[in-house]
Amino acid sequence: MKKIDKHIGLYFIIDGNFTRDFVGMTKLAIDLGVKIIQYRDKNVGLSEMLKNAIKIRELTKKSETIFIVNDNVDVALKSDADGIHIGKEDAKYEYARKLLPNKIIGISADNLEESLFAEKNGADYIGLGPIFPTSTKPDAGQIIGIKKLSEIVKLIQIPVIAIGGINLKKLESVLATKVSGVAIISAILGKPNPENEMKNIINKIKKQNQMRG
Ligand code: TZP
Ligand code: MG
Repeated sequence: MKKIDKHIGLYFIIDGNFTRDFVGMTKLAIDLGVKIIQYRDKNVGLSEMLKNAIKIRELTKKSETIFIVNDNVDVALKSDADGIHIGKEDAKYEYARKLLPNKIIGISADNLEESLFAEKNGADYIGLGPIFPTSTKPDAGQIIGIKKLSEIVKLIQIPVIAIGGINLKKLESVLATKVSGVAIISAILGKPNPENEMKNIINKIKKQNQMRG
């Protein structure tokens, strides 16, 4: 069983609205040593989602990369993913934990109150955002910003993954808050060369970690 720790770095979200090359993107992430990938696919039915999740699972199973399914507990269960990420519109935490007792459960939070609540409930990590404006999720809610992010990170013990509008330029300020990871979609998959973008982001994270010592 794969466990999550505080040093995540890039949390790469493979979003079906940006790419349908799930196998290629998964292989790339594994080859580059990405610690966590998430499969997100908002506009397809369950059987399509399960089919793709199984492919991603096959590849990640033999690797160190943790595989998380977005939204759907059933798909996470049936594909034997390492975990699930749930938000307010999805299954309740208690239900997810009952079905996936030993898996990783990530919860979306918009603010400190929700972060503390998720932590108290037993979440394994928090996805906190949107940190910056993003067009990938138009209904993502109020912008949190760097200052609030940094305050929340100090008060939460479980890993905090920052999400929303994070790109290469903004990486430095986000990492300076000591978040455990940065979840990124469009700054990788929305670019003509996702492989280059991913490499640049990973290298920048590595450099900044070295500086921190
Ligand atoms: N949740 C909060 S913001 C967001 C999600 C899924 C979108 C992140 O995408 P991007 O393109 O990295 O801003
Ligand atoms: Mg969701």
